[in-house]
Amino acid sequence: MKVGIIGLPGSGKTTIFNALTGGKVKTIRYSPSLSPNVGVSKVNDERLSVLEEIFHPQKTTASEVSYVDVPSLTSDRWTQFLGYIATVDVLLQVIRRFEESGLPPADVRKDIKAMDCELMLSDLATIEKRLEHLEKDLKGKEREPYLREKDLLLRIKSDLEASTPLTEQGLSPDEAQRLSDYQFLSAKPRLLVLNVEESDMSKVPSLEREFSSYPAVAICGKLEMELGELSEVEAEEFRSALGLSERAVDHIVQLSRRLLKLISFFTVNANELKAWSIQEGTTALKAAGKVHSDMEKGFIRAEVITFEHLVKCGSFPSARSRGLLHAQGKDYVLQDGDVVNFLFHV
Ligand SMILES: Nc1nc2c(ncn2[C@@H]2O[C@H](COP(=O)(O)OP(=O)(O)OP(=O)(O)O)[C@@H](O)[C@H]2O)c(=O)[nH]1
Ligand SMILES: [Mg+2]
Repeated sequence: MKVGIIGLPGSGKTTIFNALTGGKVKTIRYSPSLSPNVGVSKVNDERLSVLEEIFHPQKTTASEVSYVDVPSLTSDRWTQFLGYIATVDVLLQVIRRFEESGLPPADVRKDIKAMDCELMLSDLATIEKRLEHLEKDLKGKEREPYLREKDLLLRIKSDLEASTPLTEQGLSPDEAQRLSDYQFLSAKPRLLVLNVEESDMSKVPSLEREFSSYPAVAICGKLEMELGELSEVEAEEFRSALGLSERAVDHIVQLSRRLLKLISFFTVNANELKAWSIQEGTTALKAAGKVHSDMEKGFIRAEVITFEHLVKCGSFPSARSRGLLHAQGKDYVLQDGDVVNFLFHV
């Protein structure tokens, strides 16, 4: 999963990037950096440690999330930087909910609107460029597909001009598919991160409720970044003293995964226990291809057991003898928590 961190200047993007990735990038408003910060983090999944206890693999590999933090600088540069996030799967929009001298009073709804505008303007620019090119394509012999493309682009253009982002244009799955290569920004799923003052932590639940339709999480970025610099034990102590139950970064990752409908399956052998992320509805054949292209090409079947059953049985032989290890064909739709052994020939 690739996450793009966006937001207005000084909203706390780099602070939250550091909290998410354990990064140590300097946090200053109007950071002079011209290139985006990139980093990765692991998806925290307690099921991995349970499986480790059973299998004692030499190595355990969690799913990864990668992040791009785009410096905003001044607003005229911002559009240029949006190019860096064209390939991300989900947008994390950081919104300032703390007061800062030299910046206007925090206004969440206004900032959401401002970002909507930026994203839609970027999409409109992409459409303009493509429409120009299309005029040339339309002079060729095969006009039909280009006419269809032009029709669709003109329609979404007029909706964008009426301030309707692509996520709200009611596109059919076929239309969304036809537009997917453009990587339109207002079509990307978005999670709001309301960056609150430490003294406002008590308002977190009501803020999250107020903006739940986006959806939104409220965190204190600065505090999370500082907690991320402590040892796990120390951070846990601080967290419970502050009454924080879950690690905010885990919460953000979970919500982003839910937005993208991502689930996990596991593979295990003597060398490696590994968690894989796939979209809901992925078949065994496609999942095999994710592990190795040979597994997809030479797919025979998948032996599948649920995480819960495997834990109950304690081993594959025991699960097999109890009839809980199921042979599944290529069309089987993987479920969250499946532990899978792919059988294939090369
Ligand atoms: N009070 C308070 N200040 C914060 C919080 N999060 C970030 N800041 C401060 O806001 C300033 C800007 O933070 P950054 O994380 O660099 O913001 P940014 O969005 O990356 O800024 P640009 O990249 O320049 O757009 C820094 O001085 C941070 O210390 C917060 O939760 N509370
Ligand atoms: Mg920054």
